[in-house]
This record gives sequence, C-alpha cells and structure tokens, in this order.
Amino acid sequence: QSHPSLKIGITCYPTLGGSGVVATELGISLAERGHEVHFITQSMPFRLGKYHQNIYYHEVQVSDYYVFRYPPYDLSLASKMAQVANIHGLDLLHVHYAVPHAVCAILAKQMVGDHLKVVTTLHGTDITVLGHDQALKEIIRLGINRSDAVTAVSKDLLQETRRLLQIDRHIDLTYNFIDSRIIHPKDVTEHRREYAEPHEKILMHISNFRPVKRAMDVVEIFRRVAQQLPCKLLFVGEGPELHKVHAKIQEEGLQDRVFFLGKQNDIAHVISLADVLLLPSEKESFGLVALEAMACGVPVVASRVGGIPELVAHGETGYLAPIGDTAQMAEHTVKLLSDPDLYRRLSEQCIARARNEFNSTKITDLYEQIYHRVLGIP
Ligand code: GMT
Repeated sequence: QSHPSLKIGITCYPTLGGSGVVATELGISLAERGHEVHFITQSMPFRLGKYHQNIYYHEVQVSDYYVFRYPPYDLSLASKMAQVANIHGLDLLHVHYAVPHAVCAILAKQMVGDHLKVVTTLHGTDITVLGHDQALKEIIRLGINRSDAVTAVSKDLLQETRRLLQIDRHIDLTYNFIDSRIIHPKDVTEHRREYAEPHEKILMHISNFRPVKRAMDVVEIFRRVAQQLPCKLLFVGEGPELHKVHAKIQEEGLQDRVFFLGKQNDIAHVISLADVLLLPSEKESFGLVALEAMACGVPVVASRVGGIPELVAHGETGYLAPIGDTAQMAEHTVKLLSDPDLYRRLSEQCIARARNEFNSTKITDLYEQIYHRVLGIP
C-alpha cells in the first residue's frame, strides 16, 4: 500500500551526541523516501553536511532584547516551529527530548491548531535532568503526556520513564539505528600504522567525556590490559573530564602508548582503527557509539547498565561487567584480544547484529507507522 508523503519538522540538539546523530539520520532516511523534512534547530545538525533533496533547514534566532536576563530560547523555538508549520503546511513535529523540545512543540500546536501532531522521542537525558532538578518533573510529564506519540530508544529507558515520572500512557520502543551504507568496516591499514605496530592491539574510547562516561575507568582497564599484551589506547572526543584523563595518563607514565584524537567526524573510519571499544559508563539509555562500533565489526566491552545490554549481547558481540569493575572489563578485553578465532566470531556477529536488528530501514519503517497512526492514515 502506498502512503502519502508527509511534511515533517524535526527538532534536536544539533551538536550534542547520539540524539542529534539519530535525528539527523532519520531525517535523511525519511527524505530519501520522499517525505519533506524540515530541521528546526539552533544550528545546522553536524551530520547533515552536504545537500540533500527534500531537506530544509530553519535556524532558530534567539532574541537578546536587553530586558531579558536569559534569552528565551524556548519561546523563539516554539514560534519558529509554528511559523514553519504554517508556511510549509507541516503534518507533524518530531522532537527529540521532552524538555524543552516537546513542550515547545505543544505550544506550537496550540498556535497552529490540533491538526499539527507532535511525536516525542526520549533519549534519556530528560531522566538525567530530573536527577539534577526535581522542579522540572511536572513540565517533563506535560511534554510526554501531551505529545500525540512518545517513543523511547530502549526498553530500559521506557521502564525508567514510567517509574520515575509515573507515566501511564503508551510509549513505543524505537531503538536507535545505523545506516550501514555509511557505518561499516573501513580499510584503515595505512592509518593504523600511525598508532600501533602490527602486533599491537588498539583499545578505543569515544565520548563527550562527561563524568557519567567514567573515562577514568578506561585508563584503569588499559593499564591492566597493557600488563598482559602489547597495546595502544586511543581517546576520541572532548569534554569536561578530558583534562583529568590526560593528567592520569602522565601520572601513570603511559603517554607513549596513548593518543588523544579530539573530535572526529568520520566515525566509521576512526572506529575501524580499533580492535575493541570500551564504554564503562554509569548511565547510558542506549549507547549509540557501541552500535557504531558493532557495525564496524569492533566488539564492545562495556558496563551492564541502562540500554547497553539490549544491543551488546554478552559473549556474542562483546562483554559486559558491573559499573566500575575495571578488573573484569580488563579480563574480558584480554580474553577477546588473545584468541583470534573468538575475536573473528564476535566481530562477524557484531556486523550481523547491527545490520539485522538496528538498521535504518527497519527503524524508519517503525517511525513511519507511528506518524501514520497519529495522523489517522490507515
Ligand atoms: O548523554 C549524552 O552524553 C548525550 C545524549 C544525547 O543527547 O545524545 O545521549 C543520550 O542519547 C543517546 C541517543 O539516544 C544515547 O545513545 C545515550 O545513551 C544517551 N545518554 C545517556 O543516557 C547518558
């Protein structure tokens, strides 16, 4: 059955981690299916890059009128959403995060009319925000309860949302995904030589170095692994704890074996340099980088937390251990890297699992079904 092409507004944080990446990839995938996609964001989403047919970009301008102590970004966003919806005749707004985006979309809906539908995807940060500021609880609940549909990126996040916010409404499960045309193993033999000798293994950590990522555990895991096999460690990304990590590496005298690559755009190329990805986070509603690693055939050693066990299958595509158990994570890493047959099997299973369970086509289908449901399209 052929469905009408839709006009969809997408709002996300364009520069922030996995949620922005997933929102952008979803927009691209929808545009390829003939839908008209309008990004309404603070700046151009970083993975949007080149020109795409059917994709439009609308920048939110924040008013800095001198009486405002805090420029009202949320109101500017809601106004922009309503403006774009009216001018382009949008069918729906798909927003990523309840606060503030869903709340802004609900305001826009009040300005435009009830025919404009709101779909909200939860990425976990609303729950984290709640941990910091309980005063926001009711507005997060409003964002969720007044949306026409709500989705969560893992079962764990779905249950957490229900439990912590006392939400009874239906929430759809829409796992994050990768586009295997872009995220797949790359031949990086040349570049690998810059970091490691052929007999050495490469351990990698990629994050925004927020405390929740526990990047110091990565150093500890590496220190233990390096006592047992020749290896190097590559850190990718930037953030608040990077300087501490740097200091620790100096203190441990590991500087000859550790590289800091900073922010990198071509994530498939960078991940392909690695033999194992370390993700010892203490909170992770999904962990998109673990899925990107799997898609590149790189097994993941991670903490058994949040949504990670839903993508990293213990003993099949990587290994899981309790938060902070660096000894066990190191042990798993050594086992994995010292058995070539085991490694090959896990690496192949990683690619298969990422492609079969978390592919762009399957998840875009799911989102389309949700759009049809809220719009009453049979
Ligand atoms: O938490 C971050 O560091 C960034 C945040 C984001 O906005 O991308 O990540 C959250 O959403 C990602 C995409 O769904 C998930 O992969 C991350 O696990 C989630 N972060 C947390 O739950 C801490």
